[in-house]
Amino acid sequence: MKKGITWLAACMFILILTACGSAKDSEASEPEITASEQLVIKASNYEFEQPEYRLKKDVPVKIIYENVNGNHGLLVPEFKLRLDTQKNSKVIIPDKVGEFEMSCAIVCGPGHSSMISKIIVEE
Ligand SMILES: [Cu+2]
Repeated sequence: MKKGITWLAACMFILILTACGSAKDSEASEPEITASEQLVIKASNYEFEQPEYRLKKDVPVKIIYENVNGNHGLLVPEFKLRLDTQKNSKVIIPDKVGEFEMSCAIVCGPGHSSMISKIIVEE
């Protein structure tokens, strides 16, 4: 019986440690950056406003997501960028040149899989 309690206490301790650890991690990976540039990306049923969006390499830019209708989001895995109506802006620094696919972050309906746009990062 006593052993059981010790075991439970140990588990709780580990759980608390992991929770704190991961909170710290997410803070470290999202430093506060200020950006002078900003880009507004709008989404509606079932498309992004533009087929492509252009960014400059190494220039911090604040991406702002605007939901026009329906319920969508945007997702660009290469830049760890995921925005929706809950979290609608983030500053990123595009550190690589190329074309990156942007898709809808929320399974929003019949047109979900065709909600694709492109982020083009130029030198
Ligand atoms: Cu969508």
